[in-house]
Amino acid sequence: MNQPIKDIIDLFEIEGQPESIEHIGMGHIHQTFSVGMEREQHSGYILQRFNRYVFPDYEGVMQNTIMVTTHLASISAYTPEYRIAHPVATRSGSYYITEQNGTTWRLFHRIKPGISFDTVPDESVAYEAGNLYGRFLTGLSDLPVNAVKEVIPGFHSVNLRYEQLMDAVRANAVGRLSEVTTEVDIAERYIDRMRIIPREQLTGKIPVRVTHNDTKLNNILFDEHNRAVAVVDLDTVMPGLSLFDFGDLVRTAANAGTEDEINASFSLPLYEAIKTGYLEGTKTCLTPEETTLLPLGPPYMAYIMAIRFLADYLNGDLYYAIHTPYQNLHRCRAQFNLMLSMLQSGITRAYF
Ligand code: GN1
Ligand code: MG
Repeated sequence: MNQPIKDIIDLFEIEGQPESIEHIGMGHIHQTFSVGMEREQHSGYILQRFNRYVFPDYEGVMQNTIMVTTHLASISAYTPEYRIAHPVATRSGSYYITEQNGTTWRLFHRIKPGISFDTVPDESVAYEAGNLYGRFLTGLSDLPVNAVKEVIPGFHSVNLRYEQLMDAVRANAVGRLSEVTTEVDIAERYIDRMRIIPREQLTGKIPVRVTHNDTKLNNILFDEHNRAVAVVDLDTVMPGLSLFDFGDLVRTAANAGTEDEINASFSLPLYEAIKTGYLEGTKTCLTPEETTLLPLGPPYMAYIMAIRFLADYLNGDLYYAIHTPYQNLHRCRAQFNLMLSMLQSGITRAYF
């Protein structure tokens, strides 16, 4: 095993000897590794090289994560059934290590087997994911909203994201604007429809809650029987709306393709399965107004992701990790196609 990495792991309060390390995950932000241990029964650890460009307030991120994991672990209705990926403390009592060159690392207990899906195999997995994200929201509903730090201000604000896109259009920093006039047009054409959610929020009709904000299908871990057992990636747990969490799950789990496949298409049966699961998981906490407005969440999240990918493409791919040159543009097109296919399906017919 690579000695410098082993030296990093040894700075954490681990039990036993690390034996192997493997790069894993589809995340666009951090680099993630699975650490295997000498003793076979040990479930191992997840090591992450933390992206401080995206999260300058990494202390705030870890404070939020500890608050949420500790809170969930204290709820007896949550803990017997679900697993929690607790962060591992360092030997000096904090929750991250920063090397002299500024590289920051953190470690989590690994959940085994911890199966994740990048595309949804069937309706029962969609239901399970909806249900667990719903229970997660319910589990956090008695935390005061201000107890968690807003580590990325305006994270799901469509007004802010639209402004950032317009800044990127004006700057045209790497000369790509002429390639994306169609996409910029779509952004302009649909922005008014997306502003319904912030308007409803301003009137106080829908409550701000402690939400996950990155409820992709692959942030849920499943067991070998395809039962959802854990919610992971708590970096963006912040004040937000239930519509965001529901919307982001639908965006990734009611779509037959992956985020990069341009021919995204929305599946109504998968949507219904997610919704049934989410409503069951939130039955003690969602208000009637939130339930009514839920269908606005999916196109809103697809739109937000499309314009964030587009802005990053225009800025020269500074934010999201890419593996091929046009990946951010393809992601943007996929998310716009998905949004259009959601609108065509009729789920938002009551609004526009
Ligand atoms: C990023 O790294 P990952 O995949 O968990 C992003 C999310 C986007 C997602 C798009 C902090 O999450 O907002 O939904 O990519 N996270 C951050 O797939 O920007
Ligand atoms: Mg993430």
